[in-house]
Amino acid sequence: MSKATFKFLFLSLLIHSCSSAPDSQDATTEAEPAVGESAPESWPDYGNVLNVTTNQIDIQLSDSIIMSGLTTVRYVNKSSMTHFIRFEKMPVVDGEQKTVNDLVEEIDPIFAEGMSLINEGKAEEGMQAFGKIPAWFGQLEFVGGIGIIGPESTAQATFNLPPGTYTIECYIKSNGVFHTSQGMVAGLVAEQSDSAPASIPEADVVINVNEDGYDMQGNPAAGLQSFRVNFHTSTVHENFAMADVNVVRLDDSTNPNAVQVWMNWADPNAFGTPAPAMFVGGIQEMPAGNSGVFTVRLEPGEYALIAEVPESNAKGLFKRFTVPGASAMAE
Ligand SMILES: [Cu+2]
Repeated sequence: MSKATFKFLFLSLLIHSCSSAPDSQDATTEAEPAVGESAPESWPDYGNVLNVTTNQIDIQLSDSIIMSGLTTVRYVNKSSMTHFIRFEKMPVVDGEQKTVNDLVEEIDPIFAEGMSLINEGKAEEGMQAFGKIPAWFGQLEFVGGIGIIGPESTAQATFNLPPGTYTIECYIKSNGVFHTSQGMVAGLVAEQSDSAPASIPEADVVINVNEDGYDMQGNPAAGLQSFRVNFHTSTVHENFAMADVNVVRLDDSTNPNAVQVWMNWADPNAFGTPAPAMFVGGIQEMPAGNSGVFTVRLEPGEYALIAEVPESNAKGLFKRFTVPGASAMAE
């Protein structure tokens, strides 16, 4: 395995104890897929709805078994930290379905060791540690998820979940340790649905993720705003991540350069919580040819789209936009 492969695996991240704890909420995860009403101040229900909650560094799912197809993941971050929620389809290896437990047992200890070494300034040893990661980890498929989101916030993302077994995780760091290693990981099964998946909904604002960066069409407005994201590139960047879409608020006190630097996991001082700005959500990466929709709550002010890659500005993966309006929106 090359050093590059190790870094890619490193980025793809670890696993720790499964903290999935189904609790009953008003999820309608087995409802017929339907395009929901998009009343301005209600979160649109596209397809099946899976409610995900974080209290601190954890993932609580409304259901651990759902039907495949168009799925809206509605995420409530009740914590004082910045998180994200990434969905990873687990491979079948030699006839055996890998699950979150395999990641916890076979992958996480290696990543934890490597990260610890990097934190100690032993980058070379850290890379060597990653060389012990089983090859099947490279077969995970990234299918979407919630973009980076700050404390005490709600956001949602809608994407297709093919039948399969999934790991859900956040690998932002606290005290240099990935949240995955601190229990922010869960398993999910999507069972084969009898009906074909509903199509990805349209939205007033469209973001095309192209080879040369973001192309945004439409004008985001204050309130609950949905963005349709079309991924047209599977380019893997220096940190071996593909471009995702995160929405960050640029207040007067925000240093946009610091935000861009923070987005590089390879920096042991970056990608930790608290983040240097308030993120409000977005959608996690998918391979080219896939689309999804994310919905976030916007207030009048300055924002940017930003990807979790180094030097996003130079790649067109840092795009400012303004949300018009004079008065602050009530939460
Ligand atoms: Cu997290």
